[in-house]
Amino acid sequence: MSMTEDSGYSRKVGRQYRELMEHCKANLDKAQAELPPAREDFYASLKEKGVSRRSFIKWTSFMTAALMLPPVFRPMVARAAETFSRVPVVWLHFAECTGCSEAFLRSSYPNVDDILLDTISLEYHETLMAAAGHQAEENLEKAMHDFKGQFICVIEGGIPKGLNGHYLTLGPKGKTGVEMAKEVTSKAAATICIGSCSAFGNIQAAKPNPTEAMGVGQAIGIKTVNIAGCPPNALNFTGTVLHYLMFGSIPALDSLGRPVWAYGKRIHDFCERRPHYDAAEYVDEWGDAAAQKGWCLYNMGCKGPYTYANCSKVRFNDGISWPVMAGHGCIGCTEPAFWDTMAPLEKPIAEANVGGGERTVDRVGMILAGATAAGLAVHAAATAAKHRDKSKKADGHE
Ligand code: FSX
Ligand code: SF4
Ligand code: F3S
Repeated sequence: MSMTEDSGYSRKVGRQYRELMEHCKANLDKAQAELPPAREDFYASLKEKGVSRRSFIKWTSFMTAALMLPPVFRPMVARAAETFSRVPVVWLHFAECTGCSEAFLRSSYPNVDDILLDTISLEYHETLMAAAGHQAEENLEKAMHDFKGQFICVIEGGIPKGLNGHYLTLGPKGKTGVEMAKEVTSKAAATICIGSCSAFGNIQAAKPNPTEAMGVGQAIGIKTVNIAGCPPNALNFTGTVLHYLMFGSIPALDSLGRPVWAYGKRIHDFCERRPHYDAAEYVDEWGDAAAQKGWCLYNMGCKGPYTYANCSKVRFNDGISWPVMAGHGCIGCTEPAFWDTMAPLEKPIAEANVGGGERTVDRVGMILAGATAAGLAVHAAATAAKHRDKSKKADGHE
């Protein structure tokens, strides 16, 4: 590229970012003018929970980068965070374990994401609200009426469609999950599915799926934003709502409804154990010398090569750790039907599903993740012989 072309390109990118910034400011102004007032002051909540101004600024930089925005957007992320608790939310529970709510709302030392979730304006949340029975039903109807077209519907859990939906009934009127989901989502500004259950059906939908459970989008034929994971990372939810406040729309989604900013890359490509994978240095037994050295967990069933999520980039609990760092392979929890397609979870897919034999790895890989996995499988096959020697050495025997 010549220097003239180069500066033309920079000018174009600069103009696009300026336009995006204007759009962002206008959206935040609109949100701040129109949303209901905050019930508590965000900065007071940060202070009360022991989060310093400095930690908050650090968090805004981290979140801006995670959302794939340039640093100049950091003050906009801060403004969106201030506004977060003003978005009315109706939070529904269907077929699931409630681990998502547990993971989101029970942190022992809260970071900014946890505080955002703590201060969220929950108009209705079946697990947390004090109301029950008819009173709960009235609360839901009031929220849908008062905030029609303005609230975000958050859903945890899949929807069983068997028996005409009657494997799951809720509330004093015995509404089915299908009826409830249709009623509430039709009045919401957007529907966010939290966790792989509401996104794809997950464990309820694992074979033989007797209740015919499935994700909300599939069950009632709507488009949902799918924050996949079992449970998902709180940051992927807060980031998606911040994006919504900043740009007035949901972020770009992949073909499975997952926000691209959070689920656009493979676990395997940002894993700190990846150099060991490339060097064919594998753990072959839990606790062996290779495990103690932090080598690759592919042979222990790690599904990072087939899984799209940002766990290896942003980690969990304020960046402290993530499954592979803790010593277990990724089980592919952000992918649809992972209980079936990735099982058994502690064996490589080739061995688990087709009884070993590296020749078959690329066929299985292609079914799971397309051509990228096929390329990876070829790599795995090529290094398979090498790793056996190396892992023996790591174990201290020949
Ligand atoms: Fe599912 Fe969430 Fe896994 Fe559990 O609500 S994603 S089973 S952690 O709880 O939906
Ligand atoms: Fe990391 Fe798993 Fe990939 Fe190994 S196979 S590099 S442990 S993601
Ligand atoms: Fe799930 Fe794998 Fe991340 S198991 S939490 S997608 S590392």
